Amino acid sequence: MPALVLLGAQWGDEGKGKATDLLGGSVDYVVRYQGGNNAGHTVVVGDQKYALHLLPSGILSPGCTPVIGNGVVVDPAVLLSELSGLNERGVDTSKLLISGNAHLITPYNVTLDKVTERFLGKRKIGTTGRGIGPTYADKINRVGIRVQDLYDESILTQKVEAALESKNQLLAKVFNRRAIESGKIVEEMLQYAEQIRPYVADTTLILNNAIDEGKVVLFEGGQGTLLDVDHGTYPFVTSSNPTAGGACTGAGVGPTKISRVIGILKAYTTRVGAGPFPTELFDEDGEALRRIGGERGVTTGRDRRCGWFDAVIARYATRVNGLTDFFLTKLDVLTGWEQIPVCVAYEIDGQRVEELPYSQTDFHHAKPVYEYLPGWSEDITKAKTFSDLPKNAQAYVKALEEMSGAPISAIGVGPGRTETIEIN
Ligand code: 2SA
Ligand code: GDP
Ligand code: MG
Repeated sequence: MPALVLLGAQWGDEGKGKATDLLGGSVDYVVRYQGGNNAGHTVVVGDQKYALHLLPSGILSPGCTPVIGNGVVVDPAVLLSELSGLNERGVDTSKLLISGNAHLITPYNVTLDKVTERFLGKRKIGTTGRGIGPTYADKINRVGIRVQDLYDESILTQKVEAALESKNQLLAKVFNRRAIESGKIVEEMLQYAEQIRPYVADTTLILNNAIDEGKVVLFEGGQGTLLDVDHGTYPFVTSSNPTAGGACTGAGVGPTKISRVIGILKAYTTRVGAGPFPTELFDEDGEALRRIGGERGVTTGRDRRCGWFDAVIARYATRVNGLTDFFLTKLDVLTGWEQIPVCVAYEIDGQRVEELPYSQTDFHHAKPVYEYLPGWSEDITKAKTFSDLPKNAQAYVKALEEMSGAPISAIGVGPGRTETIEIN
């Protein structure tokens, strides 16, 4: 099992941080391949809770080398403060590697993210306001600033000046804001250069060599399949590819090297930010899922929208990621419901539809078709094996597995490392 991908099968926050941490002991490298500090991955180790935003969850496993790949966007100030926060708590971060090709989130991109959202008003995406979209836009427009640019002041200055030319016009004409001075930006970015230098490396070469030597490399996705810029609910998506293919481009590793793709799947559904969500609940069940599941954004503190499990989405995630298996998380949150609705298909304009529609209009009109599965009331947080689960919980897991198109190889019954049932 030299290389595997672990990613979100829904709209993010499925519990990827915990799952990565769980595998951390048997993995040599954990690699972030997309996104940036918009992610919020929670890891609970004993009585300690860590919220990671930019750093790979593997940073908490002593034997593991954490890697920030070329596909990630890096806010240097956030990087350094996250590192020092972990160091203060006794976590060794010295092994971290950062691709010199990763793009930097600059202060003007954070500004643009925020003013654009404000400008969009009701039509806003509900971004995290961390500058993610504008930074990826600069990358595609070929006016981005990369980590390696920090080590050539002349190139950095030229690039910042070029990037600000059109942005300052936009800021003045559309957003009625003052121009941003390139000199100040360069000065700020250069302040970070020496502190970041020890981590900068040719991560593509290191990772490919590691795989060839039989080391285990885990690619950790941020956000989730339905937030993918190509395969998600566009335009209500993030600006990168959390799906499995993103691991190849975002780390420089070929698809032939990857042998396992794990989808992290919550036993119900949540979403932060705007966009369609067929099984969303606006009643006390939704409120109960939010309360019991602690469904609040790890980065922005926003309440997450909550709804029942959607098997159409799970099947779609299996398809677009080529999933080999699922980790089902937060099953414990469903304890106490007499019956649990599960969306098995959609009704769109009077027609039953089994697969996720590619048409945005159809998806906006999709109404969930529910099957009702019997619930359980017993506490399941101490369950260690599948047979420890109440019969109805077992049947719920089996039904989800059947509907979702890939086997479930682990079940989360609580936030802690040990609150997991592994199925062989
Ligand atoms: P952005 O900032 O450009 O990536 O926002 C675009 C959309 O992507 C969503 N998004 C997320 N959805 C779930 N979890 C994310 N991470 C944080 C968490 C979110 C938080 O773990 O809780 O704290 O609010 C995440 N990051 C981006 C975002 O809501 C937009 O819909
Ligand atoms: P990520 O972005 O996918 O890493 O997920 P988040 O950390 O944003 O949100 C998942 C939340 O669920 C965190 O608070 C985790 O500690 C918690 N969690 C993960 N797995 C389980 C589980 O099986 N049961 C419960 N109750 N909580 C879980
Ligand atoms: Mg999260």
